[in-house]
Amino acid sequence: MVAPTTASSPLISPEQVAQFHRDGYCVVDALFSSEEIAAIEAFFEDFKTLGHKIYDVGYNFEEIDPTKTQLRAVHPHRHSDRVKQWALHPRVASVLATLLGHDPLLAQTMYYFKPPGAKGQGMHQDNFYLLAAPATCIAAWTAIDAATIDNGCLYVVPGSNQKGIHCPAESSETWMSYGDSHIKPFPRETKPIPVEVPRGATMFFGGHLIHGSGPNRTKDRSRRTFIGHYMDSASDQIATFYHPVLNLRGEVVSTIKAPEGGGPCGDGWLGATH
Ligand SMILES: O=C(O)CCC(=O)C(=O)O
Repeated sequence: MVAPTTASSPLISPEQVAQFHRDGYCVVDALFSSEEIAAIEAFFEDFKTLGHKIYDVGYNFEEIDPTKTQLRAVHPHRHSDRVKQWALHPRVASVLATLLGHDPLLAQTMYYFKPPGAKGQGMHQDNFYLLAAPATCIAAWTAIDAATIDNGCLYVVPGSNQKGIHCPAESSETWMSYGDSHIKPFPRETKPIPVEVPRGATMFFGGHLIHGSGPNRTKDRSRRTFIGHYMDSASDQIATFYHPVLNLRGEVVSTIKAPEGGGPCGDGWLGATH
C-alpha cells in the first residue's frame, strides 16, 4: 500500500489506455511479480483446504457444487491484510489511476477457484450491482491460471462500455452456453468475444462493459483468478454491500454514501450482488 498517484503510469501503454476507453477493457502483463502470483495462489490453496468458510458466503469449500454455484471467496481482503495489500498493490493502483484519471478506492475482492467442470458466470455489467456514481466502477482481474476458452476465460462485448446499463426485463431468454445471462433479454446486436489472459497478467474492465465467462470444460485445469473491484475517488456513492471502501493506504473512507433512490433500473435491484 503506497501513496496515491494520478500521474500517467509507465506500466501501461497509450494503446492499452486507448483500448480501455474505446472497447472497455485491456490486458496488462506482469504487474505482480511471479513470486507474488505464487504467493496469492498458495494463500488461497491453503485457505481452501483449511476448512475455512468461503469468506462472506457462509459455506465450507467442499459444501459448494461448482457445477451449480460459483466457487469463490467474496471480500477476502476484509479478513486478511495480505489480500488487502495485493488488492492495493502499487503497480495495479498506478494503472487504475491512469485509467480512471483519479485514485481508485477498493470496494470488493474476490477469488474464483473455477475447477474443471465449473459453470460460467452469466453476462452482466458490474455497475448494475455496485451502483458507483457518478463515475462507474472498474475491475482488475488477475489470472492465476492462464485463462483460455477451454477453462472458462471471460467473454466481453467490446464497446458496450460506451452505452448505458441494461435493465432486466421479464424474459426466459438465455445466451448461448453461459448459463443464465443476468441481462435479459440479451441485446441481439452485441457480439461477445473471448479474452484469453496469460498467468500473471491483469485484465482491467469498466463497470458498464457487458461480460461473463464460459464454463471450465477441461478435465484437469482450474481457472483461478484474483479480482479487485474499485470505484473512482471522485465518486461518492456505492451500494451498501461494498461498504466500507478503502483508500490506497488501506484506510476506510467514511464519506462514501449508499444510493438512496435505487439505480438506473429502480429500487427493486438495490442490494443485488453478482
Ligand atoms: O471471472 C469470472 O468468471 C467472472 C468475474 C466477473 O464477472 C467480475 O469480476 O465482474
